[in-house]
Amino acid sequence: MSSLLVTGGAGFIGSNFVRHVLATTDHNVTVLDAITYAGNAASLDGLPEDRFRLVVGSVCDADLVNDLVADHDVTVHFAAESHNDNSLNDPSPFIQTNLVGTYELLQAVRRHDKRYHHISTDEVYSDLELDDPAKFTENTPYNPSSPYSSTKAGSDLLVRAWVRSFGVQATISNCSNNYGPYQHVEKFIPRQITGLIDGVRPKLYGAGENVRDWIHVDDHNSAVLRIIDDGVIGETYLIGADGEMNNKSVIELILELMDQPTDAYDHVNDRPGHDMRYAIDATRLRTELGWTPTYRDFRSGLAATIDWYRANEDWWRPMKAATEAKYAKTGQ
Ligand code: NAD
Ligand code: TDX
Repeated sequence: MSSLLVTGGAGFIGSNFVRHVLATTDHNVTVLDAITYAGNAASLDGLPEDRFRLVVGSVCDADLVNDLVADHDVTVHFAAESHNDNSLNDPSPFIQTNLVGTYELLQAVRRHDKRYHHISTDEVYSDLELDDPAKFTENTPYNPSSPYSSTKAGSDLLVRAWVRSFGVQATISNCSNNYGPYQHVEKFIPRQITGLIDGVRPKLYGAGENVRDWIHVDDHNSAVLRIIDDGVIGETYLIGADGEMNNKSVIELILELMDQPTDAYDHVNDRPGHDMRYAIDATRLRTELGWTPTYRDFRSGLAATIDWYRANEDWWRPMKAATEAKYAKTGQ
């Protein structure tokens, strides 16, 4: 049995990770989360009190981070400002949380010689052309496009430097776009599902040809756990499940699954600098660590996600109006 410190555990992927760990291992978990606009303690309701604790605080708080890291065997760092559109409107919290927060964690794991796993994104690699047969691999050069992805790239590079210079016991994973329960309604899929529940037509940025490589959040998290258990210190693993689909097709599928005409959506202002295509080659994770995804059918995973948002209106309703008010300012 180990004790895990999970930063950002009240967010989308982190809260699903905590549930996954508590359900599939005998580890104890402490979540460190600042409960920003994106964090929600309700996402952690009902977890066993003898194995789980929530500490409300920031990864930028050096003393708090130091004490919590010292008390746990492994730190898994999910906490981040995570939304590209927000980073275009105000990059400042991205610099603080994604760069300074990662620095504080690295200093603490270095001081206490603890195992660290860093959660990152495929967006650090920039984007691919639609007709390019290539996918991202662990050797693709970094070339991020947005304030969000550049701060994630910077945080990855800090980890690599702390491994090489100070011998920190770290691994990194870069995953593609996640979907599933507990995702904030600012993100593409939940925004459209919850809009349709309210009778609002989906909103597609630009022409909607942009491709994302969708993976169910549980598959991301099973891969993270595998890397924590079996990953080679200092190495990077790409996580993806061959789920490429363009945004227009995703909206049409949501409309179909919600019994609406598949052309009942609107085109809105495009995202500045909008990355065209992400695609992950997860060969290394599959061959070296024997990981395989469980959710192989996007359609049924999406249908289950729609059911979850229909059944959990109490969870998402409080954040919906403020999120749409933000989008209204940029015509999105
Ligand atoms: P999210 O926005 O849903 O959750 C982020 C969490 O971090 C929230 O609970 C928030 O309160 C917390 N947080 C923010 N600033 C903090 C701070 N200073 N101190 C402590 N907690 C803080 O994000 P998510 O989608 O769950 O993403 C989690 C991680 O996974 C991020 O590192 C993100 O870059 C990465 N990632 C996300 C995706 C995706 O598709 N969502 C894909 C690949 C990688
Ligand atoms: O209303 C919308 N309409 C639309 O067409 C929204 C909110 C988005 N989009 C487009 C933009 C993207 O091409 O949908 C695609 C997905 O958008 P997001 O959900 O904002 O995700 P993305 O920008 O791809 O980044 C996500 O995946 C990688 C996460 O937010 C990141 O944290 C992760 O690193």
